[in-house]
Amino acid sequence: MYKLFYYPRNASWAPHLVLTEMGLDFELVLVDRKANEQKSSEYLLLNPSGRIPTLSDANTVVFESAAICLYLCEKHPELGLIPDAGTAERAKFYQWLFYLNSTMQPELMVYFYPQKHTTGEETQKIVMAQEARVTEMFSLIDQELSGKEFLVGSNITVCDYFLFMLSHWASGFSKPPLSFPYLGSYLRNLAKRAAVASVCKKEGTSLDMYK
Ligand SMILES: N[C@@H](CCC(=O)N[C@@H](CS)C(=O)NCC(=O)O)C(=O)O
Repeated sequence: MYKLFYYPRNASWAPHLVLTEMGLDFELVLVDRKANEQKSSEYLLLNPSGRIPTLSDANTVVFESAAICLYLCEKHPELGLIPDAGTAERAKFYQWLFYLNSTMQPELMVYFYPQKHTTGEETQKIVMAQEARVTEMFSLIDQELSGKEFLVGSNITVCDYFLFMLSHWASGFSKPPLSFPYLGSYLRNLAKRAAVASVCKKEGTSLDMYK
């Protein structure tokens, strides 16, 4: 059985949503970030990067949330959270997943942890600059979502759950994702899905802001 090592609303959120949307059996294992358990010797044996999440599947252990989601898609292609290989939709799927994971997520990390990059008065400047940069990215995605229910094609994919996770992380911005016209209604629709309700209940996350 799959085991997902998680902490509520951390980067484990997207794989947790994907496992649930796919209807797979899995066990959730809490890595207590407040107690820095992601740096414990036991966890580092499993995931030497010392970060959350990790997925184990018998003898296979994978870290990095996007890699975990792609692994699940390849194991269960019939469950449809990835467009067919070799199609234009698959190319767009890769484009947006990489944009979210490799362009937007690291910029958000600098916003949340500016002290890892600078000290003193510069810290607040970095936070403001990062918020502006990521807001521009949400603006690009908002335009992409005009007239669309999902980011790629006409069915839900892993990209949608990635975008949901990153958008929620940015909900404290002065122009939050929910305030964009297309992105806002897209997020409200995603929040109505059974998988989102189930995961949020398990992780103790309120969905009131999407009502
Ligand atoms: N790109 C990685 C990011 C993982 C990551 O940085 N996770 C954070 C939680 S959101 C973490 O474990 N931070 C703890 C630490 O850096 O010690 C992924 O998507 O899996």
